[in-house]
Amino acid sequence: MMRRIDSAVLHEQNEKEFAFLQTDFNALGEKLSRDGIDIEAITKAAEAFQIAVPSWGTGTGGTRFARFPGQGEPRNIFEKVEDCAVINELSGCTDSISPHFPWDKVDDFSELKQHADAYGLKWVSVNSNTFQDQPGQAVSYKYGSLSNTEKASRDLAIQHNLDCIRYGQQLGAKSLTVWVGDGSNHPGQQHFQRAFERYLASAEQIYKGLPADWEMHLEHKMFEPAFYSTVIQDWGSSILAAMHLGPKCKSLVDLGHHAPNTNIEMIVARLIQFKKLGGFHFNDSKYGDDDLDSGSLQPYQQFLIFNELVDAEHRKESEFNPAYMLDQSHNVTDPIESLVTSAIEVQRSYIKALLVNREALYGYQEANDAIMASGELKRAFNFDVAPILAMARYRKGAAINPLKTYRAANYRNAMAPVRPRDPKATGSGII
Ligand code: AOS
Ligand code: ZN
Ligand code: ZN
Ligand code: ZN
Repeated sequence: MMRRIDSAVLHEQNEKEFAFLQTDFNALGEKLSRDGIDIEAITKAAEAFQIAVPSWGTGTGGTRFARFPGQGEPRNIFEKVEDCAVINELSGCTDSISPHFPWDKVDDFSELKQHADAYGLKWVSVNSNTFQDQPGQAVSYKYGSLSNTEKASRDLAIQHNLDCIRYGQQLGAKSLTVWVGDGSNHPGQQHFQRAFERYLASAEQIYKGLPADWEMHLEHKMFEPAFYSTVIQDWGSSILAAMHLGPKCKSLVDLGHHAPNTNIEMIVARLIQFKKLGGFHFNDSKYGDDDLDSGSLQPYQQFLIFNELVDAEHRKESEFNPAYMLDQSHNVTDPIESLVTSAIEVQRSYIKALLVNREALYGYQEANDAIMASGELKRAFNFDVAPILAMARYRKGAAINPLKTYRAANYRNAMAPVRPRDPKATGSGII
């Protein structure tokens, strides 16, 4: 398999760290064994954990005010794949890419697939884009896409989603993620029911085009770009639409798309119960869709979400197979560093949730023993599982210390002359 990070550099860094890691791992193993937990089983689960990188996350994000791109950033989907390879080589837990069309411009899908195959990367959920007009587009999405009052705009949006399925099929993906910016900015501007009816009628056309083994994931978002109302504003509208469309349609939860303080873990539990949890866009936020690095602000909330996911796994819940993806905007960091860190933070939440003694927790719940129940969650959350995550990376040939290794490899500087920026570019391109 092809590699982007020099194996010698990675090996040298790992050698420096390994003795200390082994000591810490043994100490943690000893501690966990007192609770009846086998560190080897947990480490195997860490090795198996995977989360997808969004192709658009590999470039510097930005806001509607400005974007400050760094040097050596990927200029196209082929270069984005290369950076995804770096992220996976360092983290050992990101072996797939979630593409976004038409941001990812592709002439030859088999060439793109081969390029990713060479790095051992797979393609997962395809994201469509009907929230902005493309150059030369015959009709506009200014007043919405799937719910637009104009049939021609709706038809264009439907066709784009069907095209996305086709692109995804060529790459080996198995799901389509639909997020629309449709909504309104003024009270009275939009008839709520009619807009939702139009959305559903359009979505039916897309659903009909799904291959037998595909799923369609509807991503809700409370606001932005519409600031008064949004057609799929919350998990209520999303699950209603998913139930209306059929079993292959599920909801996708982007952590940043709720009002502050929303009990997201409970939404997750409800979606699991009704077989409607399609997947996640992980990120963190303080105000709303801030798309900050995962776990950077509310690691306990992220842990509580994984507590629900691990509980479903434990109960062997049927039709439970959510897709994990990151969806973040990196404005001031090197996107590779943020994505590696975030993937590991999500993995950390999963591993901590595995440390919860489920049967003990059920007992506390049945006995209404609130303090012991919450204490059981806190006990798991308070473990420092870093040695497990690092050992999982080491055993998979990834980096014990990903950021140190990345910086020692000098990857970004090496990319600067290889990927010169178009001096005429104004900062758009990767959003
Ligand atoms: C928009 O807020 C959503 O999070 C979507 O997932 C979107 O397609 C993605 O963030 C790219 O902008
Ligand atoms: Zn998202
Ligand atoms: Zn987001
Ligand atoms: Zn978002």
